[in-house]
Amino acid sequence: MKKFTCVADIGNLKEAVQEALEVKRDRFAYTHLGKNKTLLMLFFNSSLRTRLSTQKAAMNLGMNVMVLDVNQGAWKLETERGVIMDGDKPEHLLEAIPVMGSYCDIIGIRSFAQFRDKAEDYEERILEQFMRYSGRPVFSMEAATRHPLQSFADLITIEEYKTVARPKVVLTWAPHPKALPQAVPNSFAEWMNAADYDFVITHPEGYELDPQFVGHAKVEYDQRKAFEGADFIYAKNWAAYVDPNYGKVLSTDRSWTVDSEKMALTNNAYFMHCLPVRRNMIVTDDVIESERSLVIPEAANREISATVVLKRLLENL
Ligand code: AN0
Ligand code: CP
Repeated sequence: MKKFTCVADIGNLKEAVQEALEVKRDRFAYTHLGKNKTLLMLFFNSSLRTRLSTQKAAMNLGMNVMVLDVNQGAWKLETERGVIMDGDKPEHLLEAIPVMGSYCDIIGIRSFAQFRDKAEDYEERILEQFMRYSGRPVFSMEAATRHPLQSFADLITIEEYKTVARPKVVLTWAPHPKALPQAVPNSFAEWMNAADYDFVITHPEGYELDPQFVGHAKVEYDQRKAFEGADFIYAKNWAAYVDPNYGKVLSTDRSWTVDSEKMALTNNAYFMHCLPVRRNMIVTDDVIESERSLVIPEAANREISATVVLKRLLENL
């Protein structure tokens, strides 16, 4: 594998899940692969799970790891070409990228959508520049439009817990006070469509996602109807995608919060969320604490998805 930014990069999903389950049985089976290889993890945004699970995955593979929080301690980076740099940013990404590439073998990047300009976000300008100018294989630790390490961990989790070949999986919008990116729902939809589950997306009007990610999913505006017979409920908030409201919060309607009364409409579904989650906005305490909540094993599988991805990138160096 040369890069990992979307579902297509992982190839056959059944093989990827098998590899993940094998890695999970013995996560130290490939410690020789990363000897004297260095991973650079770059964070333009905060993280708990991605930071720790990806670093752990690199250590499982015997790699050395460097972590840089770009906005805390490094020079502020200008990202636009052609700008007269007389403002508060002393360094340009176009120098910083090859410099950083010269110190490492693989680069992971977290860079959220900025909601300044839809085209800039959806063209993945930051990620693309790293791929073009770093000279290193690049993987996404959540970029503007996708969070593939999360979606891969979600797929592994569903495969571990499902009891029918083709489960009904429901992605539901839920309320949140701040504008959040579409990366997690976009990516989840992309992977669920590729896995060919019975996949349904439910959200209030105005929260339609980019059709390239919705694909052949069924969109159901009635959340209760969507929940009927579901085997997995995957909750997530996102800000509006559709113009002229791109990046805006249109609703914080708590009638969309996932609660036990709605979970009772499902086929005893498991509850999933990528975390961090705001309790009693996205999901009630009793649902997230219930026996059917998978949020902890789901987060634990982030170490497994990252180990598989780094293993494959190392094998191709
Ligand atoms: C981020 C998001 O919604 O994309 C990261 C989730 C993994 N969440 C927040 O910023 C709260
Ligand atoms: N799920 C996830 O990516 O969490 P962090 O933002 O804490 O890394």
